[in-house]
Amino acid sequence: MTNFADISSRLAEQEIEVPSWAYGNSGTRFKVFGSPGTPRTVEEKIADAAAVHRFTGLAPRVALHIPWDEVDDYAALRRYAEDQGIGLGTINSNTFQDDDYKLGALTHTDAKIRQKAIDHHFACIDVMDATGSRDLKIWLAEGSNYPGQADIRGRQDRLAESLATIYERLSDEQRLVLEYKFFEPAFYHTDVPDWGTAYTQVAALGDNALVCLDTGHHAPGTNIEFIVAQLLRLGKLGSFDFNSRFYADDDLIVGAADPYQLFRILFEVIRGGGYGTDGDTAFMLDQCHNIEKKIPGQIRSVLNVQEMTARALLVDTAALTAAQEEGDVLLANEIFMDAFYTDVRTDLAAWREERGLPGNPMQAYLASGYQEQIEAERVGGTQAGWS
Ligand code: PSV
Ligand code: MN
Ligand code: MN
Repeated sequence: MTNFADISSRLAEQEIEVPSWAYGNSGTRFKVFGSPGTPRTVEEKIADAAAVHRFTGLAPRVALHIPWDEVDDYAALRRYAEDQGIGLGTINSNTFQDDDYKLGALTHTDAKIRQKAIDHHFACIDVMDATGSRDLKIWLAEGSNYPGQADIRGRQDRLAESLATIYERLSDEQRLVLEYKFFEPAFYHTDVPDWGTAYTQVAALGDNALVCLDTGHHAPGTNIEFIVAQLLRLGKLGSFDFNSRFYADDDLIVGAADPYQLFRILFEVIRGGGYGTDGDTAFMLDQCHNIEKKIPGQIRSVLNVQEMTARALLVDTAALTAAQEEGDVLLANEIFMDAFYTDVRTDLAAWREERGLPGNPMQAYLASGYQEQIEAERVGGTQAGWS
């Protein structure tokens, strides 16, 4: 039997990076709803991310998206973030909002357009040098809509070449993480649709090229924890983009749609040595809050990850292994489910208080006056970057 006391020190290892775009207004292609208090500048997004960290102790870094978060002086931005008590994290490139990339960016048949996309990644690496960021995250909106439209094999070759050129520019401390997504915005074929393609592409680059697994980027029914286990086994699970989905790339609050799936994923992360100080797998959120308040949405998200991590750590692995080896199917499943069904909320509240954090971060945030202050001060907040 594993108790909360046995796992409490491991919880202190948890770090979850939040995305700058979660604080901007976002929506669907039908409507973007404005909300009071929305950040008007990159600095205000960072300030909101820092608030999430102050109340939860879980979110010490904020990821940036270039050019959505473009500024003149990234070293100054880094100092600003540090003054707020957080760091700047992953740099996300963007090759999906430029007319030149209509038929592809890193895979385009035209060498000039490929070079433009490569140069954008070079610029992102310059940003990383100034911000001290470790990871360059690449999600590509490339593919085709109609069979015969494109040479899908030639596009893999050009992608490999472009990625190799970008990878070469990284320092030894920096990493490239390649994100896959099974469809959208291209509907017939996507150039990096699945973990196998992402793995194949990054394996050809080198040790500092890894896969990013976005939990929302799989077909319904996909066994995501199996992919987690496999990528960790191969030493190639660089990072997570956590979110929830019901139907497509919904970008809803992680753990909201299926907390049990989140538990199963986190169990495999821990099992595979990807958690905390055991490994280098980065936990990130990739979410948008279209109708709910953004900072509370982020607070709920990091708390959901923490709660399911605690439950996953509670699995009695010695008893589980024994049951598995005995071939005791039902006992093995019962041991697994016992941990999942354990309510850790009271223990987590006490754990936070022992560390000088509010026992109930959501309540503390709502009582703090921060939301009222930003709603009064900020007029005319900007969109996350999506239109
Ligand atoms: C688009 O699907 C996407 O949601 C990807 O998941 C990226 O990580 C994110 O946008 C930010 O570029
Ligand atoms: Mn993502
Ligand atoms: Mn996505």
